[in-house]
Amino acid sequence: MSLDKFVVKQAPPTVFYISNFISEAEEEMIIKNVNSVPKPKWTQLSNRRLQNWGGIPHPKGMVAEKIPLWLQTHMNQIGQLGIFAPGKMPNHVLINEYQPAQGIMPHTDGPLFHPTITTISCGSHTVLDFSKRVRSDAEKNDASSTHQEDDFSLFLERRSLVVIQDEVYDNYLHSIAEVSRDILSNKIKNLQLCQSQYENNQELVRGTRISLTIRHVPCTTKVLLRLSK
Ligand SMILES: O=C(O)CCC(=O)C(=O)O
Repeated sequence: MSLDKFVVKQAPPTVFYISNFISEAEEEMIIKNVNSVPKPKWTQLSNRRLQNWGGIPHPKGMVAEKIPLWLQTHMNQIGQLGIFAPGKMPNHVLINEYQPAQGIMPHTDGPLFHPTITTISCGSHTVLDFSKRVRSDAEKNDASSTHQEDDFSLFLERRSLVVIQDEVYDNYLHSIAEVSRDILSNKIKNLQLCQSQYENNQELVRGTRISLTIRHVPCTTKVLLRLSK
């Protein structure tokens, strides 16, 4: 499948946005499965809670843990897009749950998951903000320069898939503001690829959002079960 028609042309290279990547029934199943895991699987943070699937990522590698079929299905769906390093398939999923007014601080995903981040959104939209982190020497000498003209946002509809690579992976921080409603502005660069039509200044109320961030961690080893004789 060629992803050319899903490139967000108004954003720096490279962002792909696919609306309705999963069906309503698949979204419903994901939400049900995420909410059915035993409580200890959740890690509660101050501004959201999360589940880690596939192992604990580490620069030296990851000991692979079994992934349930309901998640593996969507990892395979994404792996088939051919967007990971040659011959690589996704092997790790971070599930974040955000209540309205919860978000995530600006960060990069670092070298471990390079070169591709993919995220499926369920339950609610959100706005993902990007800010450029690499500044030229001239800008570094100018304390007033924050490089804001490079900042942009993406509107992530429920059931969509977003893929981040290249310059946006390497040079941009991403974050989600802790607000309970979003006002659409011209900072949002993917509205033409959205399923629904939105108007400038339109206000949208957030619900509970569950995101599946699906990535590839290199140098994975499988757990070997030693059976005593
Ligand atoms: O929920 C999202 O869409 C972003 C998640 C994220 O950036 C992360 O977990 O590192």
